[in-house]
Amino acid sequence: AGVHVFDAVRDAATEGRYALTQHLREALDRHEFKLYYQPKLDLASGCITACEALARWPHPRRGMVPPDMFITALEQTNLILPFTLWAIHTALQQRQTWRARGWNIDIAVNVPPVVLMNPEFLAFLDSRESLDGVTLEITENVFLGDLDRLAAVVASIRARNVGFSIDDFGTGYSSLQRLRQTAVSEIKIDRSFVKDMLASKDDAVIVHSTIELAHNLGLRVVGEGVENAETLARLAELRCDSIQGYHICRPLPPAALEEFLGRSAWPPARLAPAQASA
Ligand code: G
Ligand code: MN
Repeated sequence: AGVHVFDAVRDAATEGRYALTQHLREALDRHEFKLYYQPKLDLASGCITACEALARWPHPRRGMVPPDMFITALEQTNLILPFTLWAIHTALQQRQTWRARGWNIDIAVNVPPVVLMNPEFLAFLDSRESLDGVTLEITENVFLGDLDRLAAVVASIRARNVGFSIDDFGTGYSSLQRLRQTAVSEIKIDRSFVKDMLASKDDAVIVHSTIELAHNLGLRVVGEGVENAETLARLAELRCDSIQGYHICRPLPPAALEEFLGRSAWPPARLAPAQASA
């Protein structure tokens, strides 16, 4: 399937930028993109308290297009903005559906730096009635731009009670200075460090000290890419706040995720009875 998938975007690309843009616009208009959801397990409570929304493109003729491929293509057009707004809107609706079932599950949506810094994006957030339970995940590349502007944008987002999480932490351009100057609420330790933390002393030290550092700065920490029980246990010892990874659950479409949540050893967080009716 990998080969087919590649063709979808590559063929369009050889047709030129205009054709590629048309191709992606049609996919957006026809609601061909889908959101899958991957649980975040809160280690203190043992409950699933959030899910990350991850876009997938089941292409009608070419099979599943990997996100790297179409996200990059969307970023090269101005379609990445409407795409991201669609993702936030859809994830918020999903959160409401879960709440109607009594589940208190927050959502995280990936937002590319170019979208974050677009004034239309802030205008969209302003136009939403409620953004409760939303966290934006941004890669460290966001620190490459104008830091004063970034600090202002993040401050206004955090003022709306929206979380701001640094994705794939440790692989890019964060510095202590930049972290301190920006109102970040969470970091996600990149799975490349988590994957080998039991075998590699260096990776273990990196994970351990990153957790300490983040906690001392008042940030929550998510360990990404947890693929076995031993890694879960070690991260719990290190007081990591949440974890995500195949050991808990792969990213799933909504119906499959609901089935998982209904029978999981890690139950979904529940709404208090008073909230449930609201
Ligand atoms: O960069 P970001 O953390 O948003 O990337 C999420 C991607 O990582 C998803 O596409 C998902 O399929 C993948 N992923 C999630 N959990 C795991 C895991 O435990 N192991 C590996 N190898 N990949 C994972
Ligand atoms: Mn992410």
